[in-house]
Amino acid sequence: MKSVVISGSGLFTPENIITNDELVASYNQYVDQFNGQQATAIVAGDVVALEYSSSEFIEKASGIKARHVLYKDGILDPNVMHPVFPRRSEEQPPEMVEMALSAAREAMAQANKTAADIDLIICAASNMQRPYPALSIELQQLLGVAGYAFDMNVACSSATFAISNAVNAIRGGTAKVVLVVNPEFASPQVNYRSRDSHFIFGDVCTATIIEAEESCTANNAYRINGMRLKTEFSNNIRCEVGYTEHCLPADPLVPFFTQQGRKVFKELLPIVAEVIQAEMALQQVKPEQLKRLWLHQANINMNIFAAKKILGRDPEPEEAPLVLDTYANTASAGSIIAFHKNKTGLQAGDHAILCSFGAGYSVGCLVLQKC
Ligand code: CO8
Repeated sequence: MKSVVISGSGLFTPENIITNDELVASYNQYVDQFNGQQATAIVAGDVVALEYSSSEFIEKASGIKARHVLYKDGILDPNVMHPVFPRRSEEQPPEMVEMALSAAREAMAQANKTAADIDLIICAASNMQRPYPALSIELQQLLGVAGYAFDMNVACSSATFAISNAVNAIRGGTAKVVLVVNPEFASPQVNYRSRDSHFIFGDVCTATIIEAEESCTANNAYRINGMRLKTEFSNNIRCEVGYTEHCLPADPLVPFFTQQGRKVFKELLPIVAEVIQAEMALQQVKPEQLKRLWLHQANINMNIFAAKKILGRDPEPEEAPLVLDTYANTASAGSIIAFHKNKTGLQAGDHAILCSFGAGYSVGCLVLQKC
């Protein structure tokens, strides 16, 4: 079987930052307005008063201290509470394509690849800004890449599932060098009026170059020795909005991400541990051989729990790096940001895990080895 590597990675980080304190101040202003307007109904017991959010809760429950967003305007205005941005014309690439272009260029430079080398682009993310023409095909045109491109979505596992598609395309002979991009423009799907979820997501884009080891000239590449993907249906992380929306009775909550966070935590972790351990056993990698765990970034406690289960002891911070504190949950991009920012310092032959988990449920695990 052809040996395939991740030869480059790239990251686009939006300039705008929203801290927990800023987010909580705006949410609490909204609470005061709402409770004031609904005072009579609240006293009559017809409406439940909203409670304040708190920075302390957010950091303790999730590990998140801040997040990057493409558009800050509107999110912090208690009368708006969503990002505000102009509609783009057909001639202008949408935000997701623009983010992808930037991350792709960094990944290509790292991998010593030009547009002429790439023959497949996969755009993999939790949401696409439009169903068609595929965002990946617009990116293909902007980069000047021949070959083919497609979009795919497995929510938080979109990146790992796309890398596995890239490996299979290379092994199957339909591509030689694959660019995978993960533009996560999450902020429009966040319900900033919900205390339970207003703090969870940030915007970002990651990119990776996947190619056969024989064509790789990069000096910080990782061989993909094992891949294990698993899905199991659950409604505990869900978004309803789809192309049929305008035909249905209006529901103001429909566009938003919703979840049963506690249930997700409890149900998903055993699946994550099972998937990682099964692939490690197949690849004959022992816990003590693992030098790094680049895990999905949804919750600090979840990451520590998963790392502890795999290593059989508490992880050192550098063994299971976190980017949650500054990036928040960035859906499929999270584990790739952790990889991109923490992939140096390993020796040739060292083993590592890159694993995503989230809605579906879906888990994507790659067993990697430094080249
Ligand atoms: N401030 C103060 N108090 C709060 C707040 C807040 N902001 N929010 C909730 N509380 C209160 C609750 O009301 C509750 O009060 P009470 O005990 O009186 O009922 C108390 O705090 C505890 O609430 P929870 O039980 O909900 O708190 P948890 O400790 O479970 O923490 C988390 C909540 C952080 C959400 C946690 O459950 C979690 O992270 N779970 C894991 C979830 C996860 O991994 N989800 C994956 C989602 S990502 C994904 O799959 C991608 C989807 C596609 C992306 C779409 C882009 C938008």
